[in-house]
Amino acid sequence: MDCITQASFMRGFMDLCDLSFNKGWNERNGGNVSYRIKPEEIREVTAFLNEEAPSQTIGITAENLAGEYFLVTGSTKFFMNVKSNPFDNTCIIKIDEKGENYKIVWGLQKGGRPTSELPTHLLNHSVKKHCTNGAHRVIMHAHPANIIALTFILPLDGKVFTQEIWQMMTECPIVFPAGIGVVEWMVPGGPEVAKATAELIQKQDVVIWAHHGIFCSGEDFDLTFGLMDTVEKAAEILVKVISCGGKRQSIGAKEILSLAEPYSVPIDAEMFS
Ligand code: 2HA
Ligand code: ZN
Repeated sequence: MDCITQASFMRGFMDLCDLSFNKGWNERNGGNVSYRIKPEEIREVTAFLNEEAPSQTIGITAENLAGEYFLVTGSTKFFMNVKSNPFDNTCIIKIDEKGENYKIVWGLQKGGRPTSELPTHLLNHSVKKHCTNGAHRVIMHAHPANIIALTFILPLDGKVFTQEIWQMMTECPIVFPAGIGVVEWMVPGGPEVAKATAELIQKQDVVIWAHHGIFCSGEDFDLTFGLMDTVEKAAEILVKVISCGGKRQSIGAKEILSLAEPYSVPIDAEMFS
């Protein structure tokens, strides 16, 4: 391999950032992505890594992430520039053996730090790695307009958001059968939002941050992007429906729950309780 950007995980990450930017979800430096790199993928790129880099504290402890490598976007960097210049706008970090510190082993060639939301990403990777037996590897945060708009209209309650968004497109309860969590407005990048999100992400793959954006977890780049895209599209339909005077008819709870068996998905009936 002549260049690290030939690695397929790098290409997948760059494409994801580009797609998200082109959706209009990442104005300026808005949003961040992290990917827990597979051991076989890191072996492919070891020649490009500087394992002697200085260590820095994460701010949270994630013991089950000890020794893991993550590809992440850089703090203050623009998604718009990731695909054309991943060298200056992304980095690979390695977590130490205690799960408390990290070092930048590649990237951010003009300097900088990993995403300002690093504690939230890593705490949530830790939870998701545990609850999915290692299946989830991607965490994506962005600022899609319709989702944010709904946080000014609907009560900030996960059950209400789930019910309203599930009704907008039949695919929704199939794509996110555990529903949506909602976190009230909090200071971005802080430990509070990290912990509140981690609480919800144990059960759900989608957490909305009131008046800020959305946080999604998934197995790979396509599934995580597809999840965010599905939620944002349903939110757009809901904004249009509300703007047109509101629903005249809809899909009921019984109908939504009837999708569980034919599609073999565990749709959470608690969302209607
Ligand atoms: O600017 O989106 O939440 C990056 C962010 C912080
Ligand atoms: Zn944000």
